[in-house]
Amino acid sequence: MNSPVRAFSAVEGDPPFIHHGDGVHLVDEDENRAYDLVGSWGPLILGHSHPEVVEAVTEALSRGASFGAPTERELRMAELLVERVPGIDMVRLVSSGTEATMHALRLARGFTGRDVVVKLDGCYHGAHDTVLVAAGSGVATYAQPGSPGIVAPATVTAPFNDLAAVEAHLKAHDVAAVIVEPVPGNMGVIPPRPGYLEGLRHLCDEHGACLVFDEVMTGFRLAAGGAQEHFGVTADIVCMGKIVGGGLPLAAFGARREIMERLSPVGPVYQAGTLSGNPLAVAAGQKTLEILGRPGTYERLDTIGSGLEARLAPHIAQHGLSMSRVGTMITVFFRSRAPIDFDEVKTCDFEAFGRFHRAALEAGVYLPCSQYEAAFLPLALTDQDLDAIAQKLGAAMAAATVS
Ligand code: HOZ
Repeated sequence: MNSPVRAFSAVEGDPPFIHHGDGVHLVDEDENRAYDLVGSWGPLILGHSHPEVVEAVTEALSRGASFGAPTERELRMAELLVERVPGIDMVRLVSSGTEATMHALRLARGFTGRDVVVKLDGCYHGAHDTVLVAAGSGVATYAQPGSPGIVAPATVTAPFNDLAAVEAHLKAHDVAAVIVEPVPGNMGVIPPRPGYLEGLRHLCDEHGACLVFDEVMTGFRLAAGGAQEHFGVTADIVCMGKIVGGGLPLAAFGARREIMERLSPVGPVYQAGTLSGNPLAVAAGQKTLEILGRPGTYERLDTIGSGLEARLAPHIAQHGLSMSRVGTMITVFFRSRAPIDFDEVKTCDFEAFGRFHRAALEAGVYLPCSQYEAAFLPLALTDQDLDAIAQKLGAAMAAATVS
């Protein structure tokens, strides 16, 4: 395993080893074919091997794999991101979501001159020390983050969807940043309560802290301008990943000019990376964003999300389960009422979830292998695909809940 979430530890069984992807399907080394609702944990909104993305990456590779020097292509990508993502004047390209959030928080500390970060329970912002606290995703399964104790006081945590807890931290500490997944997908999908994101914006303004949106999952998925556009709330620093690289290793963080100019080489906050802005990754990301920018894309994505939700609803009701969906992010919870925070997710029936996961895979639907994850639906799903997936998942729910 090169990343622990892939190990099937939360559901038992052995993960399939993947031979290739084909549109909305994965094919494993034993020639089993399944609908892929993981999509490489989010990047593959266009499905596997989209011909235009393949062509763009092939053309870029023919000119050279990496230069460690600026390219025209990176400037065009930066312009595209600044145009599409609300509230950012400048952007820095990096190689992973972990890097994006790590450097965004360093930038927030450099900009405010403060140390403390407020993190919400169950949100996951990659594998670096400041945020490996009360984290979702694989951390919730393995629970041994290995962070040095010396960094612990720099992070304080609060339950998601609880503004009063965040306000208490802002009053008690000199807070540099409040970091949040605007729609957490790393404890399953948890929609923010109405007014929650607006409330975080207001509290950060009141206390001089940076609001950092981790849009690694939601960016370019919930809307062209991500969760900021979807909810009409603008952050101070925005982290992007996954879709922004079209399946290749690319991520980014951006902010308004006065914040970004604190970053080296203009300012004193250091950030660097040999493969940052890699030409192949930028080519894949540019082409993916160009395709997503075509008319009707986000309407179709919403129809796909609501279409699957409607088809699953009778099965959910029949088996006493719950489900949360925002756009094309969806989680079936083995709990009768959809959770609103990490503590509630922890009360799900994890053994039943494991049975559901195994039965779904057996029936030909590849789902994220943990209750603490979101499924991601690709743009290429047809209505016939949605019918088939709902039928297979309904049968898997029946197999999982039989006593
Ligand atoms: N961020 C993803 C899990 N929620 C997948 C990345 C990984 O940990 O491998």
